[in-house]
Amino acid sequence: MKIYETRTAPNPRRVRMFLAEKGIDVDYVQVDIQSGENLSKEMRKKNPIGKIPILELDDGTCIAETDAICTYFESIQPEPPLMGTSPIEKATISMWQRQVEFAFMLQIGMCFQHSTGYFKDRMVPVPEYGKQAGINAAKYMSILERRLGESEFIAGDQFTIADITALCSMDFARVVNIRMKDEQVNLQRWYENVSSRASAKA
Ligand SMILES: N[C@@H](CCC(=O)N[C@@H](CS)C(=O)NCC(=O)O)C(=O)O
Repeated sequence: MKIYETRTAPNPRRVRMFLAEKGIDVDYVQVDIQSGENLSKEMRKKNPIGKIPILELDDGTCIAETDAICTYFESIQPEPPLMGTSPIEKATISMWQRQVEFAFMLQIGMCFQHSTGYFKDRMVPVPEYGKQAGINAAKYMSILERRLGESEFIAGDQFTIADITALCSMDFARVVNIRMKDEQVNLQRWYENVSSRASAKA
């Protein structure tokens, strides 16, 4: 099996970190997204929307979407669990994972794409939208600050996929100058904790 990815992009980092937590080694194929290598006919056969990461299994099955790739690895190697084990845990982690993805990571991505014009060869950047997305992402940090005042990790007292998504988003947010505020002490405590995990270097 192999994973098509771009080393510097935030979604592939989520997959690498997830696999590092599980101690799973996979071969990686680098794709140059800046030049649009991900949009080729060949890559679109693997993922119709032309985005990475993509997991390609030995039988040729291709699985795109970070969450779907992680779900696959969680099923074939449940230990250590990063997506919960009981029905309540699974649902709670899924809830946080989805909210972090939509209300935080996606907003940072939109801020990046619409304010920098990085992908202007394939989309029309709308700077005003980018600015608003950045504001939305900063607002979500306040939600995380409150949440982390009541639990050690985002989805509860265990490190989960939701922490991986939030950490990769937080680090990527620096590119567009969105940072934690000095008074967000719970967020800072969490950030230092999760950043110090060996998997954060993956
Ligand atoms: N929802 C997808 C998002 C994938 C995505 O946006 N990947 C970015 C890199 S982080 C990409 O392929 N960008 C290239 C492009 O948009 O042309 C996931 O969770 O994997």
